[in-house]
Amino acid sequence: MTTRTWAPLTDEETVLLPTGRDMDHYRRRGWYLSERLFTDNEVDELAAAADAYYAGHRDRELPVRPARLAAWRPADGDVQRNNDYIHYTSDLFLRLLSKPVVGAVAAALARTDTIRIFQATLLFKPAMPDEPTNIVSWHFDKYYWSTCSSDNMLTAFIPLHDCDERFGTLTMIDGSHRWAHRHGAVRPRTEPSDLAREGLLELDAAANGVVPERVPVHIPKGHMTFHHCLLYHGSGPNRAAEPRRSISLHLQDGANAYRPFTLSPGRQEPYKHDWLVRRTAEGSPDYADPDFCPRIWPLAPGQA
Ligand SMILES: O=C(O)CCC(=O)C(=O)O
Ligand SMILES: [Fe+2]
Repeated sequence: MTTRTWAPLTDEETVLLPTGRDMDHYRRRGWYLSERLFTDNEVDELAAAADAYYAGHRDRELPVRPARLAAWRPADGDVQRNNDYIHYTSDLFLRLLSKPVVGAVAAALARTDTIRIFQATLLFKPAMPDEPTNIVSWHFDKYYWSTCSSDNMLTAFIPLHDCDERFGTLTMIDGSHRWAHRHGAVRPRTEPSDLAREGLLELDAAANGVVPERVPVHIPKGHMTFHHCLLYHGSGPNRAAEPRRSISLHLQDGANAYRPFTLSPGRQEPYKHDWLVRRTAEGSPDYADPDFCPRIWPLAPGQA
């Protein structure tokens, strides 16, 4: 690791960085609950940007529609909403999600110098306790990123309000990023009773000789969690009176690049970027394309 400078963080922001203990915790457990990285005002701005997004506002549209794009529309009705590439289609999301301290925290946890956005997805779980699509089955994010060379990527989960268990908050399987045996992300469409997904987690845990420890994380407004790309996680129904609103900000370390990946039938697939990003000199998808994968740490030239 080279020497890192935290400029241009303010003194108030520098104290929000993970401590050495926090970094060890992330290394051992695979996740971290941050300090308050966004002010109430900034979270409210994110929520307003979400409202505008759902009302149809876009600053730009994707030039093509990749396969498996998450793109909830009002016609899809009262199911869980997932919308990808909000950092591309909305200037406000891009500006807020590029807040330097967010990238700096990710860089510290991943012990890397450079952080780029990989994907930003807007999420919404309607306030319907029995809605099956609200359940996010146990999975680890890297499973969906087979064309990424890095095993050091991570995700910031950013609720747009105080988010506790009633809302179906993110639940981490402590230490599972270090499990050697993993059958992958099996996402059964389960009933809310959720037996299938629990069984799959138990099977994987047993294969690794551990009893899974589920940690539902109460994330206060303005805070966020960061989880390692190999960590199992998921979330349950929304039993609160309000929708659960959040953003998954998937992040890549500077070393990440496209790697060719041979499909095993019906399972791993190309990533959405492969339809969108510019090509490298070798002709591969460029996961450092500043339009789709902007660098957020250190700041891009001219941004300071
Ligand atoms: O919406 C959820 O609860 C899960 C989000 C998730 O899987 C992620 O942020 O990687
Ligand atoms: Fe995930």
